[in-house]
Amino acid sequence: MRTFSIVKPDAVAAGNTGAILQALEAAGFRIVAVRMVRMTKAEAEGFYAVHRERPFFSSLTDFMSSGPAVVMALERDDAISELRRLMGATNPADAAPGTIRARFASSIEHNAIHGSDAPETAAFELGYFFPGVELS
Ligand code: FUP
Repeated sequence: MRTFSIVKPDAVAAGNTGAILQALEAAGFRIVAVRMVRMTKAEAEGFYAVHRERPFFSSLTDFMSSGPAVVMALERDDAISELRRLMGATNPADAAPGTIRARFASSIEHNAIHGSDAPETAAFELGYFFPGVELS
């Protein structure tokens, strides 16, 4: 089963891309597709369209288009829930020790990594950045 992930601009800028990919592979994820992207504001708005009414939408999409990010298709058993567990809570202050966000995130917005939260969002997000790649 596959899911979609992003090493966010804060983690790329801090030089943590390699350590995060290492943590993913060490947890049994296979990197099926990977690409560095510099999102435009409009691409970030399209990606996070489900959050468009939220108060943090403008700031979040500014951040996501502020620098290069690494988009990935990842595969393993229970990929969606296992990636969410490895990422840790959205707010790094609440993230369990050893999780990627506990290790690399600096705030609820600059939180190092994205992972799809459900099969429907994984399908949308994989297709958004990897049109033509198998979804499962
Ligand atoms: P998650 O699925 O853990 O990435 O979290 P959400 O879907 O709730 O939020 C999506 C992104 O919005 C988060 F990664 C960071 C950002 N966010 C904020 O900037 N402020 C908030 O209060 C909540 C989320």
